[in-house]
Amino acid sequence: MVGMRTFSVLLYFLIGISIYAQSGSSNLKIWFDTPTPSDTTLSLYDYAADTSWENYSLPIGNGSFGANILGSIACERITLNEKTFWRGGPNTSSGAEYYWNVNKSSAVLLPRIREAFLSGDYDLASKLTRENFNGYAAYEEYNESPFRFGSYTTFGEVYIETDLTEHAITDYRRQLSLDSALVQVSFKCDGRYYSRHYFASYPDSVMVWRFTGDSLSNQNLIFSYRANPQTVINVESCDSAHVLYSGHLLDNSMKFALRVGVVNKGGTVRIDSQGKIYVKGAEEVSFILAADTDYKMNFNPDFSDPLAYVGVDPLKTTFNRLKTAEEKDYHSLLLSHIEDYRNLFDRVNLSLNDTSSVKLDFPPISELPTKERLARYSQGAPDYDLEELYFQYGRYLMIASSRQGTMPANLQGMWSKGVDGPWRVDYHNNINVQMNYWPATVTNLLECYHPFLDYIRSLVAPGSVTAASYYGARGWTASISSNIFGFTAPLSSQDMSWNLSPMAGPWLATHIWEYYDFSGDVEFLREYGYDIISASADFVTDYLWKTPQGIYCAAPSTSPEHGPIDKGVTFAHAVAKEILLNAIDASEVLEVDSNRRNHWQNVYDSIAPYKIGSFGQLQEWSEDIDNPEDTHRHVNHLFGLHPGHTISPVTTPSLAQACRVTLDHRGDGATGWSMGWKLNQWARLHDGNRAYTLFANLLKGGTLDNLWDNHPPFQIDGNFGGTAGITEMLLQSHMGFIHLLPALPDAWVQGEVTGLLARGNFQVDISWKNGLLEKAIIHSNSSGVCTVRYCDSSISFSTHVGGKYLLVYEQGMLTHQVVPPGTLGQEENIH
Ligand code: FUC
Repeated sequence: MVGMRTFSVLLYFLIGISIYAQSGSSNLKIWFDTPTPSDTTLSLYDYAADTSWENYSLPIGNGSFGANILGSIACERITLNEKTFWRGGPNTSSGAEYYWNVNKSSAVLLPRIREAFLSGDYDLASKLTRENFNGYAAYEEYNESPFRFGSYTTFGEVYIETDLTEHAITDYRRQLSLDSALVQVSFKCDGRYYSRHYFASYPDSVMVWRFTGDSLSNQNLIFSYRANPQTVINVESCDSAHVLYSGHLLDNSMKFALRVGVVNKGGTVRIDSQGKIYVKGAEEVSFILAADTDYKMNFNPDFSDPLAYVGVDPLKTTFNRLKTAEEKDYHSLLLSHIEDYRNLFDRVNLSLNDTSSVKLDFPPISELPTKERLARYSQGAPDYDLEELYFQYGRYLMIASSRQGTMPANLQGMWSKGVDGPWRVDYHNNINVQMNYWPATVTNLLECYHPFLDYIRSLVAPGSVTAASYYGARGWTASISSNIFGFTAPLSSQDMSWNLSPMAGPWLATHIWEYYDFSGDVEFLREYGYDIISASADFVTDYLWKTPQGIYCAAPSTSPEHGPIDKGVTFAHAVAKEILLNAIDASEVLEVDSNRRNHWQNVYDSIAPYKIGSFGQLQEWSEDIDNPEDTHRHVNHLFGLHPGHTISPVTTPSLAQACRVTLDHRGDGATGWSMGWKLNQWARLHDGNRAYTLFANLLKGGTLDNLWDNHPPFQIDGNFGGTAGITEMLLQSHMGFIHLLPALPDAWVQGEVTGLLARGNFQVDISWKNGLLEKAIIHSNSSGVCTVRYCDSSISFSTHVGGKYLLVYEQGMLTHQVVPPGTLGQEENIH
């Protein structure tokens, strides 16, 4: 026992030293040098009035339970979120049947719509689609009662009054360290030093907030919780150190619980009947928080059961979590948090250029607050450390918002602050949730992909009703927006530009294949992946219309949020191709369904081909009606280029050229996520400099001071799209080979990246100098043949599990050699 304890203390000490060292030397921190003004008057209903939150707060999360720390002095403000805290669903007062009765039976109209297209009566085709291909459920609370779709909603806010005043503050620092997933707020007040530490632990399922300082300072705090105003709440102070805030949401009775345990060193603690915690004269105090709801994921809901998504009482789960956490001391909680986090985060390292020359600036850039660095960058000053920070921040946000056993990252990851937020803070299936998961594979965070896989799986049963009702189709699909209760129908709006979204399901299903392609996990594919993919391919073959000329077209369809109702938009065809190829590949891997596979192949072969329009652009619609002046943010018709793989400069150069023309027309600006997407697309065109322009524009025009992506308002997809895009510049693997440095910009003269993941389950390290590949190391995790390309040279070799292969490029040729086993260690890695 003593030995273990000494060991832990030592380990903590070492980690402590390394955190300390990193806070001085590592660039992986986001920090501010001014406190956010204290404001306790904010309304939880009013999203727009509170601009501090999205600019200045620093997020932490353990995948389920998250917080934003404002770092104010007189009254600290911390917003809370639990990722399953949603209004709406089958348990509102109107019950389950009302909830699920959202699909119209419109499939019978498809022949008439298609005949109208054939006879050139586009108005009739549009009218029939508009009036029948929407659903019964509203997207806005004011249009429906009870509100079925619901919204992600705040878990409340905590205010901690400190009896300190802002005007006496010096040396203020509010910092998020990406190395340790730790937020620290520190300052001096009247010459006394104060510090606060905040982390959210995945292994212990709690959040820990510690208030401490030097020997002169005392902690005099009043902790109060402001619950979501749409709840019924009870407060119970269980004993002198524990308080329980619990209750349920008004509209759907979803239960929630927040338990807080207080551990103080010195001083006194008292809790009043309102649940306010008074700490007086403490040397240090830690608040340990456990939160949960009674939500349960359900892959096969009974459509008559209002409780289909109701699981374990959060009073129990939070009790156990808090009790277990309190058996550990602060340092061991911190230690297990950091170990768990680093196990994921440390897999990938990125280093861009030698930044030592920049450090000659005075004051050194690395000593400027992030906000100032961003402002300098926006004025054109290079800052490669900031670029690395942005890249790694996407990985941080992924780890913090998406861990196994809960829902995936939503439109704001998990950090949202109102009763309702932008677009209900939902799962948007026409780019946003998919974009969220682009970096999880390539930046080696496959564990974080699991919530997304579960989410897709949760849509299959309800989505089969949607597929049958609207398209008379087998299989399943979803529509533009989903929630945590398996919502797959279109919404009630007749605006088909966004509300007609039959390819949402197939697009999601391509991510099932994507997971297999990276992980090589055949068991996953066999156990449930294949059913989801193959059913989605069946949906596509049934939905597509076989014209009298024998061509398969997506009629009716729309290009996301853009243009008319069409008899076959490019986007829908590109997604159809992708899922059919995935299904064909999956059936081959599992050696099943050869007849079905033949049908998929036949349909694939007859899907309307991509067309190049009069400006040389990739046509977005079936007719050549693109406008070269149109800078619309959606670029879904380039799906085949990215995220799909049916267009590439290597295999289809003229189509790739047409995509380039389209991207030129669309321009290099737009909302955050749109720039994030175009960055990926330019990378896929192997144009590193243009990709870099988009990346820089994303930072300059689409990023808030805390480095969150800005739509506006804050929307997390651009962060994830940005991180994925940087990876696409350095490594691609979607065309059946590993492509090293496919889009290296001139600005990144030298650098290295380690630990990226390529399809086929290869881990890849790359270094370059003077803009040229220096070497790469491929680590084979699943064996198989590995084909690698650099510039115009490529090489194939077989690999075995655990094998490492060194590649160099000399005299225009890529060569490889096996790194002999036994030379494990630094010398065979790149750094
Ligand atoms: C898509 C986009 C919007 C926004 C919304 C959440 O519909 O077109 O710009 O990002 O999702």
